[in-house]
Amino acid sequence: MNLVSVKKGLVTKKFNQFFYVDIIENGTNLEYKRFLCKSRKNITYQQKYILVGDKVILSEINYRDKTAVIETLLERKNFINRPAVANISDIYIIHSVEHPKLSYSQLSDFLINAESLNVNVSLILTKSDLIPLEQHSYLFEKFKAWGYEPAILSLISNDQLKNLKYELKTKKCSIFMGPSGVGKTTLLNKIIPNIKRATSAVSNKIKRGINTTRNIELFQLSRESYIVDTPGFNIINNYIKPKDIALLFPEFKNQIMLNGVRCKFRDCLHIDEPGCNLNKKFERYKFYKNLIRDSKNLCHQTQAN
Ligand SMILES: Nc1nc2c(ncn2[C@@H]2O[C@H](COP(=O)(O)OP(=O)(O)OP(=O)(O)O)[C@@H](O)[C@H]2O)c(=O)[nH]1
Ligand SMILES: [Mg+2]
Ligand SMILES: [Zn+2]
Repeated sequence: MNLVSVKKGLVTKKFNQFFYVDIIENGTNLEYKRFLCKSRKNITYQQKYILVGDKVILSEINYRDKTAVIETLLERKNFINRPAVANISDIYIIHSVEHPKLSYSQLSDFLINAESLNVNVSLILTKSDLIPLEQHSYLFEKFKAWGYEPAILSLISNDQLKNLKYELKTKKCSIFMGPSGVGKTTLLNKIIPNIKRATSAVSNKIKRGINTTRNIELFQLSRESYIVDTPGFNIINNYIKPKDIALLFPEFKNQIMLNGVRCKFRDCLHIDEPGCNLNKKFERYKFYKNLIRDSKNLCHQTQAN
């Protein structure tokens, strides 16, 4: 391999046997930096394995045709399965306040799933134009008690997005996740206006989105920052060990990590153990208890098999 012609790249899109890869170069933002690539040898293995968001090494770079070959996959910081994306720095859980209706348990599941990736998690509520103004502060306070300070937005107007856009520019690779029809793509189109991705109205009949976004793609916001729009999907809770669940709830995590609260037993699950010192008076405690129950059941089932 001729090292002079080797460059580092970021996979921004994947389709059939091809990838779009942006060449990463210090300082210069090449206009012609998006290359159509195939991966070297062992194609079927790598094909499945290389994800959008992966960093790769490119060779055989043809600047005229804008093609190259992926030689190697570089180490990942993290990845998620559904949707399959690598090297996420920040997760934005997006939900509408209405149409589709806000489901607290579904939203909580999305947040918990996101927290299990160990990256920064934020909450955005869209369609604020569909509810009366006095409900905004009610919702803000509710989710603040969950440990999040939601941005409550209407994407019908443009004027509330300045801060969010500024914030997104400071993140390397943010991902928008949430159910179908909540406005993920609408938001992305507002943040990066020139990409013009398709959106569609929520079905009045089924009161749900109709999965307009089907592909996973990284969109560039600034030289160093990307955003991933994802198709809306119903969450499938991954198995989480009982002892790991408390740290996915900021309501517990803050007590343990910030305030140093300790229970008598190190393996306390904060249900009804003697010497449990955590404050359980928070709204989502019932969700916590359900998760512990489900996780224990799954644990027993797998042991029985
Ligand atoms: N009233 C109102 N409608 C909105 C708002 N944001 C988005 N919408 C509408 O909601 C519908 C769905 O928006 P999309 O952006 O396609 O939703 P999505 O989350 O990308 O959906 P999928 O791609 O299916 O996952 C569109 O008709 C948007 O115009 C908002 O703040 N207020
Ligand atoms: Mg979409
Ligand atoms: Zn405890």
